[in-house]
Amino acid sequence: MRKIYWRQFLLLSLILTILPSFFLIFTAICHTTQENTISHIYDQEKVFFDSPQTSSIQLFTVPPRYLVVPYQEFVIRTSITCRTFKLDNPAKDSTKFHPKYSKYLRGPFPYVLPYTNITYNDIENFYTNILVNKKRDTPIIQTSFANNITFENIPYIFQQGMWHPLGITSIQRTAILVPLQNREYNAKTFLFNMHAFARRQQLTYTIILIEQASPLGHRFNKGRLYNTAINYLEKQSLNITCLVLHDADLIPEDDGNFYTCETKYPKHTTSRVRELNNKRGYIRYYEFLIGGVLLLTFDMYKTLNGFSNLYWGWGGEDDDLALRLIQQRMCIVRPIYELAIYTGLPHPRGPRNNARFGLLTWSTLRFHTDGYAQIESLTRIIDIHQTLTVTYLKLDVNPDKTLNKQSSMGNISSLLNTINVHMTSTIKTIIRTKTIKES
Ligand code: NGS
Repeated sequence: MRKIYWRQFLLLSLILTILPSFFLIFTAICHTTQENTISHIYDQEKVFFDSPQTSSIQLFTVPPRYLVVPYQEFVIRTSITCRTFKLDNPAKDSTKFHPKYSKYLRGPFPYVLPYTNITYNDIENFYTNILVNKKRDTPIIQTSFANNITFENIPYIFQQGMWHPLGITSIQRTAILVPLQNREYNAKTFLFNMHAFARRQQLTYTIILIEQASPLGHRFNKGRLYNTAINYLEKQSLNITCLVLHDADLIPEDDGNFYTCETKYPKHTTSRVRELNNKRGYIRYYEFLIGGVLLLTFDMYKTLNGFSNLYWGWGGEDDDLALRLIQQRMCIVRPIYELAIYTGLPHPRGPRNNARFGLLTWSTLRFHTDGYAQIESLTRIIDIHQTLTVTYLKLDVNPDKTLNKQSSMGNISSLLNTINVHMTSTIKTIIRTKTIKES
């Protein structure tokens, strides 16, 4: 009996010492693998960012084992700002005009809040009949749609679908794309301000409102709207060289925030936002954020395979794009904080996308199969309304209901919700906005 007792005791103590050691070794191995995965990505990134030979965007084939990288890791550890990059400093060129040399720049400029009963026709009338036709008589015009705001009458002409500054060839041809769902007043305020802003920078430009009109009551799918509108633009003969992806509720406040694409990298300009009527001042979002306003070329957009088409409701689709950027070894550039300032117009926030963290977790795996290249089978343009001040695209974001049956979406989201519970709490602690004192 005694013998047996000692044997059992020996066995138990052996188990107790061996098991924790196995556990420790196992954890260490896992940890090292994860570290390696992440540091591999960062090291590559560093090489890419700092290399003097990186004259254009480079693509690397990411080995499959590096594809699944948890979203939180990126949020915590990745910087997506190009470390050694300076914004293009354009030389004065008599053939191609850069906004930097516009004589109409006013620096910080007060946004205009038009009266609530303003119509699209009023805006059209203001920019085409009042500002354009009366240019010789009245250089400064006071609008009847807002208080105490005067507009400089900058010589502009509308030709072949774009607004051009007279006597100047702009360095770029810019399309400003604005996705919408039930945001009429925001859209009109945006339009009213953006024309003036683009003209002070003497851009050659067009503004496109992309409205999710159908099916009614569907959650907002910003990714599908952008993908469809950019696909539409690519087929037009406007020769656009710079895409500005712009939220409707954001009005730039400084003319020095140039709406020109950089040659090598996408540019994110919404570094600081001040909510209208909110005394908190400018908010600086997390480093990882590329939502709000992003400027990039067609080529960059295609390199990223555009936005994911799977995000329904508020949140996440822009972070998904940031993951695509990282996966493609691209970084982003930002103007200095003094210039990258915006007013955020108030609006009710749509329903949150509860599946977003789950979708983000597997984002990098869907890169080739979910995005710009797949958009044509997913949406349909149901109306195109073109005026001089805006092209209005109305989209059905889900014309073939069989492709996205509610039930299958439901199954996916319930599956993903399990992951969400854990992740939401982690992310909440990570994504904290910081208030920066009003400059
Ligand atoms: C993050 C969202 C982003 C969003 C950003 C700012 O939390 O999609 O807030 O939103 N990411 C996730 O939910 C995963 S804002 O305050 O501007 O509406 O863009």
